[in-house]
Amino acid sequence: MSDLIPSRDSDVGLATQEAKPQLKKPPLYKVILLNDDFTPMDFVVEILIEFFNMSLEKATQVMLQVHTQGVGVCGTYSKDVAETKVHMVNKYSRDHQHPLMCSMEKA
Ligand code: TYC
Repeated sequence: MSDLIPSRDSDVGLATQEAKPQLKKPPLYKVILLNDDFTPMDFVVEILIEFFNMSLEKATQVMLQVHTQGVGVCGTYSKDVAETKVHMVNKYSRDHQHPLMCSMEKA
């Protein structure tokens, strides 16, 4: 096109930006156990094996981490799965008259 004839391209001079991808990855949540002075160590190990599919060795290691540090991570899950695990563990603990506290936080 001649330099003397004005361009009819309406994008000239406009900054354009790529659209952001619409789908964000859903956030993950850590399911955590809190220490207390009353829940038996064996009961905590049983929970970690039954609800979080840990080996006896891994469950013992995580239980001792909670016992000495006050808190430990059982696993990382989608929000729905984390909520379900927290509810199941807290109900199981209450049903067995133990004060064990299971909770969740954004990973
Ligand atoms: N501190 C408890 C005890 O000495 C054991 C324990 C470990 C309790 C982990 C809770 O999440 C816990 N019997």
